[in-house]
Amino acid sequence: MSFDHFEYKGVKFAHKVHSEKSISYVENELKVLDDDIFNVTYPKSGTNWMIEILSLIKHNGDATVCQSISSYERAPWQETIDFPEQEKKLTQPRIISSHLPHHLFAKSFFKSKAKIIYTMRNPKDIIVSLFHFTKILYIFKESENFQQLIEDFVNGNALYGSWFDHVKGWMQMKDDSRFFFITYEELLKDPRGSVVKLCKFLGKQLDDAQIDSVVKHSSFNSMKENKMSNWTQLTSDILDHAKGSFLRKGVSGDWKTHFTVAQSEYFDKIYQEKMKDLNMSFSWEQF
Ligand code: PPS
Repeated sequence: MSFDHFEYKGVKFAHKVHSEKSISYVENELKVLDDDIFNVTYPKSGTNWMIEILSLIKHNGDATVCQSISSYERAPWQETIDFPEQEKKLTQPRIISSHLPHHLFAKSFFKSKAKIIYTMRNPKDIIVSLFHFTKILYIFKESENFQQLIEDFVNGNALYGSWFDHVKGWMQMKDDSRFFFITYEELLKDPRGSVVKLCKFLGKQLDDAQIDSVVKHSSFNSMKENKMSNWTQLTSDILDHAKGSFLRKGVSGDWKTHFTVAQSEYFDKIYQEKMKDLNMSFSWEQF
């Protein structure tokens, strides 16, 4: 995967977005508040979808904030260079996004009562989403060759490092009461049920109409129409809107239209090997 990068404790970060200082700030200096809500994902797993759901839950289903403040400002990524500026503007309970692996997460989180929502996605669909993203986001030097991208992904030669390490690292917290994990596929299959579970985890009581509103305003079509959530406000030197959309397809199983049989078999073999010690099954393995 081709982008200007540096490594921090074995993980690749992008020069224009991150710095050693910005990663170290999170790890060592960020003061986590007990009511903070962290939206943690490996890239392309549904981060922005979860930002929308959490913003709507925070505001009891009222979409006004989602339609007037950009998703990035509502739930900034803590590891980015401009996070300290964004942090000042956040209101409690703060919603903070992150793609950081478990071992680089804010040390102060582990002494707090703050909560983490970890969203995972079928890694083959992540690769497809990433493939299209490399064509439009400025940090990527050239659009990727799909076969090369699969190989880079399985070898952990990617922004934010290995997906396998990310998932295995975070699953160490699976039995912690401050940790809630869900998959993109579950969100797609049962958006309402997922919102109800999230509200329960967050201790938020919403009535039926408010839950319906969360589901409605966080749907793919609503987000695609909302300029505060669809990334269309980014200038074309950052996101090349002529070549594609950030909210691209929003489906599960798009890998079937991109992977050859041989690529799929190659990936599945490595997946089985790398995931076997985790002893867990995930919803994308059943759909
Ligand atoms: S990023 O760049 O890491 O922050 O991307 P991330 O937000 O994690 O993932 C982007 C993919 O999520 C899809 N998306 C959605 N799918 C279904 N419903 C909703 N509401 C939704 N919002 C975002 C988005 O389209 C990207 O997936 P692909 O497969 O590329 O369409």
